Amino acid sequence: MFIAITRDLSRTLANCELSYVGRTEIDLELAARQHQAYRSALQSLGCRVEALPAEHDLPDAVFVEDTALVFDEIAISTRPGAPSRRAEVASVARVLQRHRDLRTIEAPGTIDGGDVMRIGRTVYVGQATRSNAAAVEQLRDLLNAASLAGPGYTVQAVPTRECLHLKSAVTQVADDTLLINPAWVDASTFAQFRLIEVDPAEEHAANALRIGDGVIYPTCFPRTQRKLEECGIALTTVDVSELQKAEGAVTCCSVVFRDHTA
Ligand code: CIR
Repeated sequence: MFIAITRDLSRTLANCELSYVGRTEIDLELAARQHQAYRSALQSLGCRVEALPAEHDLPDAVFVEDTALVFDEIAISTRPGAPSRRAEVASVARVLQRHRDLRTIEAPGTIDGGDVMRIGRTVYVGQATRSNAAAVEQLRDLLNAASLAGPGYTVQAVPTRECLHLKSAVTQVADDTLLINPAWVDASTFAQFRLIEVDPAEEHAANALRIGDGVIYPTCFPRTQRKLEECGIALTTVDVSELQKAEGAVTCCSVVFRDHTA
C-alpha cells in the first residue's frame, strides 16, 4: 500500500513560476477536474490519497513533489530552488513526520523533488537551475547517516539542459526501463538501463509516474504512448493539460511512498 500526498489547487495558479514554458491562460475549473481525475488514478494504482487544503497565497503549491523526498529510512524536507516556493514545505513536512523521521536540506542547499530520481539504491539528482551541489552533498550525508546499519545509497549529480527538472527529462517506467528525452539529459548516464526515447515531436513526454507496476501518463503524447505500449508498459492515462501550462506534469502533483504502518 502506498500513500500519496497531494494538495488542492491554488486559485492563484496563473501566477506560477515558469522557466521554459510561455504563459498561457489556465482554465482553473478544468484544472481542478483534471487534478481530481489524477487523484482517482493514484487511488486506482493502490494509493491512499491525502488531500491537503489549498494554499492560495502560494501559486505553485499543488506541485507537492518539489517539497519533500521520501526514502524507506527517512523523509527529507527540501529547500526549493525558487524562493517563492519555500513556504510550501512546512505543511507537507507535518504530514511526513507521521510516517518517517524527518530531516531537512539547509541553506545554501537548494533542491526540488522534481530533480530527484531514486532507482534502487542510486539517487540521481538533476543539476540545472533549481538544485545545487550543496544540496547534493547534504543529501549524501543524510542518506549515509540514515543507512548506517543497512545498505547505503549512491547519490549522483546529473547535469540537465533546457528543461526544468531531471524528471522532465527522464523517469523510470519499469524495473529496468527508463523513458528519456536525450536532448535534455545525456543518455550515457543511464547506459545500464533499457531506454525508451520520447518521440522527437513530443519533447515534454518523458515525465511518467510509476506506482508499483502501474504508470500514470499524460494523454497528450500519443506517439510516445504508443512506443511505451509497444514495449509492454501498462499505462493509466490522465489529461493534465492545464497543469502542464504551469510547467507541471504527472510526477509533480504527488509525493508517493510506501506506507510502513500498513
Ligand atoms: C515551478 O516552476 O516550480 C512550477 N511552476 C512547476 C513545478 C513542477 N514540478 C515538478 O515537475 N516537479
